[in-house]
Amino acid sequence: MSQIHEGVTITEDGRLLLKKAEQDQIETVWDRLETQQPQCGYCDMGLSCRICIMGPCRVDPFGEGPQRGVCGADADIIVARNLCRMIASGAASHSDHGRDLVEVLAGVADGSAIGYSIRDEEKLKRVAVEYDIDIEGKETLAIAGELAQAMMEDYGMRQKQIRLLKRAPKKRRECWEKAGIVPRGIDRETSEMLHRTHMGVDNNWQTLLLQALRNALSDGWGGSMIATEVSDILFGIPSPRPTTVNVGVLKKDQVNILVHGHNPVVSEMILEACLSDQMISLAREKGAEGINLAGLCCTGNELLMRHGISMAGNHLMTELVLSTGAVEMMLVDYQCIMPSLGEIASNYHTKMISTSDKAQFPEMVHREFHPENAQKLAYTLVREAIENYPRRGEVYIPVKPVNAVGGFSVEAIVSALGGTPAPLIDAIKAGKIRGAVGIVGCNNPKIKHDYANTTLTRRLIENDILVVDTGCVSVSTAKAGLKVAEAIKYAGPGLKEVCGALGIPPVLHMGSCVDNVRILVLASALADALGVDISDLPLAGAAPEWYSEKAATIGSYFVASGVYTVLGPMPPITGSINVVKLLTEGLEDVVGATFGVEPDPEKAAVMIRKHIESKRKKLGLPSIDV
Ligand code: SF4
Ligand code: MSK
Repeated sequence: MSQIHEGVTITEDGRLLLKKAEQDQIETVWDRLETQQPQCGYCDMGLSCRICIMGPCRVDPFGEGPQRGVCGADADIIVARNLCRMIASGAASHSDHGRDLVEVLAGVADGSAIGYSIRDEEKLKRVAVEYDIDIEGKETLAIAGELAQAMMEDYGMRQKQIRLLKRAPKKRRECWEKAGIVPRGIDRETSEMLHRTHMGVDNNWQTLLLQALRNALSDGWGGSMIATEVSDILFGIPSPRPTTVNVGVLKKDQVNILVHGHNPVVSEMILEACLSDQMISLAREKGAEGINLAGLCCTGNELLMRHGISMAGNHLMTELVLSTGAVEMMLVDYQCIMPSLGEIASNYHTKMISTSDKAQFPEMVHREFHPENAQKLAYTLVREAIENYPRRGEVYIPVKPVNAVGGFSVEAIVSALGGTPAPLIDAIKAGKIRGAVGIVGCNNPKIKHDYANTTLTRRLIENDILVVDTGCVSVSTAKAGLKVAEAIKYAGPGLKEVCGALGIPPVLHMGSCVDNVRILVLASALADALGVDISDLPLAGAAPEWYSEKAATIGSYFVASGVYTVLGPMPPITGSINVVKLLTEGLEDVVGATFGVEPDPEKAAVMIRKHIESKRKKLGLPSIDV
């Protein structure tokens, strides 16, 4: 390994495969980060603007050069606009994912989505009732059709507010009303955000940022929540099941197929094809022992949560996994798929397939999935992957997989607690569990791969704080061995006692990026049970290695929902002290929560513990000095 890459990851599979990639002369994300140095300081501080073509413009942070863009926008406006656009893009991404699921639901109802079905009728009915649909005496498919229509209306501007906001505690909804940030329609808020950041529209950095919170809420309590709920209806509510993680989940003697991206619509069909006798026999005919389907990133998390499908890696492993030479086919849908993957795969026998009408990539073969053709196409592609097996060259799978447990939906957590959140609340009241933290988000090559995600998690559970995680963090902690019941040995005495009695790990895998909404639902259930607002609870959020616009949106809807959230990497806002102050202090008076920023996970853990103890004190619960 070259000097440059030493110490870029804490994972053994990452280290070994980086070495292999280097031998194979593969350029990775870390190489490209190096070639980008020094990265633009103006952009890093959010002080550059290219919204219109009177620009591009930049504001000098030292006060010596220009202080306004050509149009007259100052640093506050430029920084706020840039952040707002990040949040709008994140909201659009998750919510568009939700829309795709609603279209499949509508297709199931009218019979056009061949091979898809309603796997959880009870949840369908429960959600339909939340949408004020009369379900009495109606056929399942009729309810599905009506629910799909009602959800589609949530995307537009036909009502005063999106429907699932009703799930939030009353006090939280009143807070949103007071702040004027009740989201009205999912698409509407993103559209308005883009409108307001056009040159010459909203030039008040405060009102811009409030709209960004409303936009984020439209994702958290709207598009993402719809994505999760409809996924559960179509593919089943996750429940705890064992799985394995890391590159060692690839099998030397089997056809390895990887799914990467976010949306389960494609991967569920691929799974069906991989499990079919017809495909398994074909694999054997070609000399393989079977077919091994594994996941990457959040499409992987969706399969892991519902079926226990193994996970080959998170964001920064997606390039390296190809250098095993053991992957017959990688199918991608959308989001977080590096455009470099096609070229890397061309060094091996791996077939790269893009599947979404809205996401194409260089050097990948595009085979578009639609609800009508998905089942047939899934079989065709799995067949092609099997036929690719004999073309395999040398294989390098340098590690053994690690065991983990996934599948902790809210329903599963409540069931593990005996049917009610009361035991969790009692444990929090008694101080056995000091509080709970949702650790979410990505990897970022600017941070040692998986170091911040796992270190923060370890420090929190050591201090009796229950951790729930999603997205790429959940892979980091699973690889570190923190997601098995035996991991209670790493927990503090109180958390160890509670998790030990329940037979659950101290770090609960709650799903993919859109599944962060499960954390909101859980927080609401705890707040309702205690008769308080979410912002009163000893809870926090963290995104120690975030990189994506979606993570900025998730952080924003956490904060707007009353959850103090600590980011690892600093967002590009340091060019405006006003924006920094509003986000890290001022929002307390608006939504009862703020952002913190701390790249060092040891320090972030202390910040979070202090916050949790202060909330405990305010609730009159026993608290300690941190
Ligand atoms: Fe420059 Fe203003 Fe145009 Fe931005 S919107 S590029 S600051 S002129
Ligand atoms: S995949 S958004 S790198 S968590 Fe959801 Fe991972 Fe972050 Fe993508």
